Amino acid sequence: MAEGTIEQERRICIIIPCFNEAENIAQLISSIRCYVPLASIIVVDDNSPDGTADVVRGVMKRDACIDLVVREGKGGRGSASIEGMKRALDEGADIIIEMDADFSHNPAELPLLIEALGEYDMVVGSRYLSSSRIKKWGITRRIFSKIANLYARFMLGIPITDYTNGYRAYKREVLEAVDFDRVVRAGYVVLSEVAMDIFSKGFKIGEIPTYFVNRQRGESNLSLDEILSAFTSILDLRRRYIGLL
Ligand SMILES: Nc1nc2c(ncn2[C@@H]2O[C@H](COP(=O)(O)OP(=O)(O)OP(=O)(O)O)[C@@H](O)[C@H]2O)c(=O)[nH]1
Ligand SMILES: [Mg+2]
Repeated sequence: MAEGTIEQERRICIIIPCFNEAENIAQLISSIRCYVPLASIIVVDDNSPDGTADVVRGVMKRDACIDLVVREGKGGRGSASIEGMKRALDEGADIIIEMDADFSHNPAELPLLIEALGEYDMVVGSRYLSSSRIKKWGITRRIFSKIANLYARFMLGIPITDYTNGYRAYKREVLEAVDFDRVVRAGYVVLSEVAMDIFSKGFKIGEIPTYFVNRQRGESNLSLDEILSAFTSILDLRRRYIGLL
């Protein structure tokens, strides 16, 4: 076992939304196994044309703790993650983690996220704390992400610095309380809406610093449309959860 490996008493479930991650997913799962060997893993793939699901089926032959959900078409990261969360709750998970498949979220940080749940109900791996780092992002992406996060904080007031990084851990009770039917499931704003729902119910949300590395392999799924809609969607969230004035 690697240093920092979690010895598991509680049932941990890791959700990985995937679209065209055939080049990453098998390696990611074996890396996760070094740090949380006993976690169950739910891969939610949207019928990726690159055969991601087949790669996962191959891994499942030697690893019984993987569940694969294949949805019909590309439904977005947020809704894939919600699908995984519901399944994790059905499977009796005590701790639910979501992470990307492209190695932007370092599996070595999993034990730290889990440990922080000792203090918080939900923990975000943040790229914007003083000891956080971001590697291989161009200046435009850095500026956009920073502005998007400052704007979300100003509009929604959740005490976190990173609304848009999908490297998070939740206690079971927190996700049980989320009103998933209320969540509008399109785009990257789903992460903000889930956090808003949790915050509005009085749960304690905290952050740990993360070392975020831009994807090395595979294609980006981020579209300009999604970037632009992030701003209007935050406005809509503010209207629905707080009120505009
Ligand atoms: N199931 C599913 N997963 C998705 C979808 N879109 C993105 N993902 C996954 O969600 C995670 C984050 O998507 P990324 O494409 O890495 O988005 P990003 O990090 O904003 O942008 P890049 O890293 O630059 O590509 C990855 O694991 C993707 O494979 C989708 O429509 N359905
Ligand atoms: Mg990515």
